[in-house]
Amino acid sequence: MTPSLLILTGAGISAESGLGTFRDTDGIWSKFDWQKLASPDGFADDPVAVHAFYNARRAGLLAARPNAAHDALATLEAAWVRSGGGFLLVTQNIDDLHDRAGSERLIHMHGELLRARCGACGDLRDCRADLSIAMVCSACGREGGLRPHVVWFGEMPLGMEEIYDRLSSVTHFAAIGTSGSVWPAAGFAEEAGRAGAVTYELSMEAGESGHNFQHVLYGPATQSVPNWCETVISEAFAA
Ligand code: BV8
Repeated sequence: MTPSLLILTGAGISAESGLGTFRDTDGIWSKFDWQKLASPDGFADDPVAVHAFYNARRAGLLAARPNAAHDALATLEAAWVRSGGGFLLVTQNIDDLHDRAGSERLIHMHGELLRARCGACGDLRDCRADLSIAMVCSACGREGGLRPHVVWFGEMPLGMEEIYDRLSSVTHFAAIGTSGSVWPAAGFAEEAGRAGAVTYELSMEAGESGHNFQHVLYGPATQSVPNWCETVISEAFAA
């Protein structure tokens, strides 16, 4: 069977690039209330506070750079595809560090911080500057409807049809830098296991998804991911 790899990444892969994680000690959700700042109701109640929250994170992202883990996954993708395998990287992260590292077969299932969407007409565009309620959508002319192109709690994640289609036939699955606490992403390992895939967890400690990963590698992603990339491709294509 042709080796087909699906990798799910979370905030932990960007931690060593200086971007915050959510549920670690001092994590983002320990300082900010996700119900007020990462939900449609929160945006409806106080769009100024939500824009300030994402404007600050966007500025931090523009000052950050991909790290060795992002680079290793982009190199792995090219080698895996060159060997004739199937490859998909699904990230829960809204940063663009995988994109900047050169990953191409990539789905941002929770959206992208560097894009804005008009709540009125759905127009999508790149956004590297602050958003505010005073801004007017250049597509429909409405004021105040622009929001970060981010999937908030209670909203449907993106690319789910393609993700589940791939999960049904993967031979290898890795969860990297994620606590496995947010659904439906937290259920992907189980889906891959049902397809008979070899499953890997690369993090600082065991996640909450409850899946029994066949292989676990705990430690900083900039060390564990490059090492894992070296071995997984030789294992997959040697068999
Ligand atoms: C939806 C964007 C349905 C915003 C985020 C069951 C099924 C389906 C849904 C649910 C369900 N049960 C509950 C729900 C609802 C909810 C949910 O899961 N709630 C949880 C809290 C229980 N899910 C949803 O609302 C989802 N939507 O289900 O819609 C639907 C159906 C029909 C019609 C309409 C809708 C949407 C969820 C998406 C929310 N948006 N992000 C933003 O970023 O501001 S989620 C948020 O958590 C983050 O953004 C992140 O993407 C996500 C996961 O967090 P992690 O990435 O894992 O980060 P975390 O800090 O938790 O962990 C970091 C890990 O890294 C740790 O393990 C740590 O050890 C490790 N680490 C740290 N440093 C390093 C490291 N590893 C390696 N090296 C290091 N240096």
